[in-house]
Amino acid sequence: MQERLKELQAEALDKIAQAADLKELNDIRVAFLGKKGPITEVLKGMGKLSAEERPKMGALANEVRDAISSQIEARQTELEAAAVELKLAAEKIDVTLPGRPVKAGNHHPLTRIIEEIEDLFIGMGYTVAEGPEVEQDYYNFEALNLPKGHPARDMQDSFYITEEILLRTHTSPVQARTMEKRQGKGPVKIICPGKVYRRDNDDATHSHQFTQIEGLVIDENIRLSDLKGTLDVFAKKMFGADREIRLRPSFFPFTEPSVEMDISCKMCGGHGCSTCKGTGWIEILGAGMVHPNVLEMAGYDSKRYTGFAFGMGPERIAMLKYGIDDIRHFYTNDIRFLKQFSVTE
Ligand code: FA5
Repeated sequence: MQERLKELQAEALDKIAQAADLKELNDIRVAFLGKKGPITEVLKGMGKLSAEERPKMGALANEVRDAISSQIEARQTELEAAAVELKLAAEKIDVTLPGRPVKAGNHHPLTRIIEEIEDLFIGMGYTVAEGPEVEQDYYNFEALNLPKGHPARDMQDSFYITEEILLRTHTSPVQARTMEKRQGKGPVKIICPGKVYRRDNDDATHSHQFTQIEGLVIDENIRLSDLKGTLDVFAKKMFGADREIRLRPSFFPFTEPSVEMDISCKMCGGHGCSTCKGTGWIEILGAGMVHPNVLEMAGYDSKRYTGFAFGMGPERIAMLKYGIDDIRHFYTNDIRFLKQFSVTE
């Protein structure tokens, strides 16, 4: 029996030393020390021993069991440490590798141009005002010296929702709303960016939905030369000092006198092409001195206060600045077009 116990100890220690992982080690524990294991079997035969031999054999069996247990524990510690090493090696991060580029979205070119124009005017002391896109006929037309039935209403073909409500055809109603809020008090110096809607036929320079930025300045002693100077600074900052600019006399019922501003076409260098319809020029804004009727309707004393206003089309400005040949590119969301204005790729 003594020999059998020694044999089992040697066999177990050998297998423990060779155990490759924690599962194998546990199988060995169960095989040698479990209830159905060989050591238990040997101990079951102790009843046949003499009273003298029994305690000696019991002590030896305990020794063998302890030796196997402590060896299993030691091997378990070794195997656990090796497993941690392996995991650490597999999860090692090389912090010196270059980062993967993140694909970020970009602002739409129109948003960028609107923000650029806003910054330019904010730099000249203007604040930004906003108004509703679904507008009352009163603010869109009547308060701007365009009573019902006025022929100049045809200049801006409108989308009516009811007889009194329409999609605004320009950003000028924000002028009327701002003046009304100020209750006849100056000075006023605002720009108003936003979407506008007209029943225009879509072509290279016209869209039925587009954006405008309105400007309004009211104070004592505001003159046409102030408007001219402001538009000149704007155009030079936007397009560069070398681009040609012209002001033409025009007509708007809410300004008197009225002008329109054209910029030489970048696509053809002013020689005439399909973008500028052969004229060499593209109109970017309408402007003028605020009509005394408009000032009076909003509660201003037109003998004391004068003002200028302008309304520009950011799409046309972006086309001229970047050489874009068709306004429809802004709305068709062709990723190849939009990517050209990306700041991250
Ligand atoms: C107006 O809308 C006036 N409210 C502008 C104004 C404001 C005049 C204040 C005087 C004082 P007009 O219809 O010309 O004017 O439009 C102004 C600008 O909007 C044009 O110069 C052009 O740049 C742009 N625009 C007009 N129609 C379209 C269109 N269908 N598609 C794209 N841009 C357009």
